[in-house]
Amino acid sequence: IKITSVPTKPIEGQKTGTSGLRKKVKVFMEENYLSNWIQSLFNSLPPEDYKNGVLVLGGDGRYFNREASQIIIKIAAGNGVGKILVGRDGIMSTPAVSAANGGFIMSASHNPGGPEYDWGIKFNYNSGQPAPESITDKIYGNTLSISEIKMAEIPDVDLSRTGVTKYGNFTVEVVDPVSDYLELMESVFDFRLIKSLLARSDFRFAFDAMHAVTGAYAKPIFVDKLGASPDSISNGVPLEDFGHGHPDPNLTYAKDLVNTMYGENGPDFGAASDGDGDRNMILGKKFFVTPSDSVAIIAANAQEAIPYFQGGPKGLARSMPTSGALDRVAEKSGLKFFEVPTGWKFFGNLMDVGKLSICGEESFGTGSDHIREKDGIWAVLAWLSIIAYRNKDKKPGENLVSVSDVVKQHWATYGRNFFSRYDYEECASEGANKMIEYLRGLASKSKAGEKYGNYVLQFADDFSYTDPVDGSVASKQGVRFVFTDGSRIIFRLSGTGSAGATVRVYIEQFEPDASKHDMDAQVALKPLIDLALSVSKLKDFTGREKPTVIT
Ligand code: VG1
Ligand code: CO
Repeated sequence: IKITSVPTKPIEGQKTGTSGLRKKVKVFMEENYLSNWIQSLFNSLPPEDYKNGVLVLGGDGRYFNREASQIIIKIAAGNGVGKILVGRDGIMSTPAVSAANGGFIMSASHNPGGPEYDWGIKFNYNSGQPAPESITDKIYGNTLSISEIKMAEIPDVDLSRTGVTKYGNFTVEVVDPVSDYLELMESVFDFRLIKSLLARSDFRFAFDAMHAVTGAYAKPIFVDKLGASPDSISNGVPLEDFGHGHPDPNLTYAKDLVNTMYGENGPDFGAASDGDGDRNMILGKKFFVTPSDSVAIIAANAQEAIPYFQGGPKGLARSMPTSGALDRVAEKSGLKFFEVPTGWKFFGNLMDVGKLSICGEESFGTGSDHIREKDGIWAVLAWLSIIAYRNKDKKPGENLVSVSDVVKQHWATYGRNFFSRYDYEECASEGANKMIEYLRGLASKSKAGEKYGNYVLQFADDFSYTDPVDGSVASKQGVRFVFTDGSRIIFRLSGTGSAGATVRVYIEQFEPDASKHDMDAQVALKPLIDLALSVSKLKDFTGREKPTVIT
C-alpha cells in the first residue's frame, strides 16, 4: 500500500486524563487534531509492539465515531500495523475491547455525545489494560513535537458488514462485537443458574442501556441467551447522541430507570450501564446499591455464586476514595488487599501477577481479572448470579431473597460504610485549583489528634501510590482527612471532564450499629458533609452553593 507523509504542527493540550483523551467533539474535528494524537501514540510505542501486529478498534457509537474510525484505520496502516479488528459499525464496548487484548476505544465514556458535546479516545495495550502513565506521558510529549502523520492511501472501509478486506499487507476485519465477549461471560458465570432466576414469574428484571453501547449487548445476552423478556430492556439502541441523554448510570442521569424501580409495582432488579459499557448501577425494588457496597458484596459472595471464583478470589482492591466496605470483606476472609489511585489503570499490574481478582471504584465501576477494565455487564451478571444462588431452592409462592435483603444482611455481618460523593461540575479552574492547593497545605500542616468538629484527626495527606509490581509512583491523587473513627473526607479534581474543573468531594463514615443501618445516607453523613464543606471553604473558592450531582 502507498503511504503518504502528511505534514503537521504540534497542537497544545493533548494530555490524557484519568481515562483517555477527552474534549468537545468540535475540538477533535479540527484539522489533524485526532490524527496528531494517534500518530504521537505510534511514535511512543516500540515498533515491535505494533508492526505487523493486531489492534482492536471499538467505540460506543457516539457522534464522530464513523469519521474517526476511518482516520484511525488509515494511520494504523500507515504505521505498519498488520491487522485491525473493528466492531461492526465501529461499535465495541470497553470491556469487550479489553477482552480482545486491547487497542483503541472511541468513547468519552459517561460524558454526553452529539455535535455540541464530547468525544474521546482510550488506548489499551498488552493484556488489554489502559495505557499506564509512562506511555500516556510519552504520547503527550510527542504531541508537542510532531511534524508528520503517516497515512495509508486506502479507501474508506465499509464497517456495516462483517468480513475481511485486504489492502496489500494490511487487513481490516469487521467483527460482531458481541460473540467473543458473550463466550467469555459464559465461561465466567453459570448461565443456567441466571436463566432459572429470569424464568421465574415472581422475579422481574429491567436493564437500561441508556442508548449507549450496551444496547448492542443487552438483547443478545439478557434476552436471547438468558431468557429475559424483550421489554425488560429499555433505550436498547445505541444512538449518536444517546437520545439527548447523559449516559452515566447514577441516580441523577438514569432517571427513567430510577423512576421505574421506585414506582408502584416496580421490577425486582434494575441495572444500567454507561456510554462505553464499563460502568454499572444496581438497583433493587425501591433500593439503590452504592457501588462501594456492590463490590464488597460481590467479593463476599463470589466464591459460592460465580464459577470463575470457585477457588476463592486471589485478592481485593479498590480506588482510594471508594468506601472501606471492601476492606472489611478482605479482612474477614484473610485476602490480600490493595488501595490504588482513581482510575482503572492501577489494577492491571496486580492482576497480571495474580495478586488481585475483584476490584471496584465508587464511581460505578466494578470488575475482575477476567479482563483489564471495569465491566458493566459483568457486574449485572454477578448480581444476578448472587440473587439466583440465594433463591435457587425457592418454590413458587415463597418470598424471594431480594437485592435489599442481600445488602442488609451484608451490613449486619460487616457493618455499614455510609458513603456519598458530591460533584461540582464545570467550576472555574482557577478557584478549584486554589482550593486543592489550600487543602494540600492544610493537610501537610495537620497533626494527629487535632479536633475537627466532633472528629479527631488520625492523619491527613495527599494520596500517593507506589505500584508494588513495577515501582512506579503516582502522587497528588487526592487530599484526604482520615479521622480516628474511620470516617474520611476526600477532595480531588476530576480528570475526565472537557470543560472547566469538576470538584469531587467524597464522604464516608462507618456504622457498626445495625439499628442505625436503615438511615438515609444523606442524613447519616450530614455532620461530616458540613465539616467537609467548611474545612475546604468550598463555597468561597468555587462560588457554588450546591453540588451538580450527588451519588
Ligand atoms: C472518573 C471516576 C473514576 C473512573 C474514571 C473513568 O474519573 O472518578 O473512578 O475510573 O472516571 O471512568 P475522574 O478523574 O473524573 O474522577 V469511565 O467510565 O471512563 O470510563
Ligand atoms: Co465508561
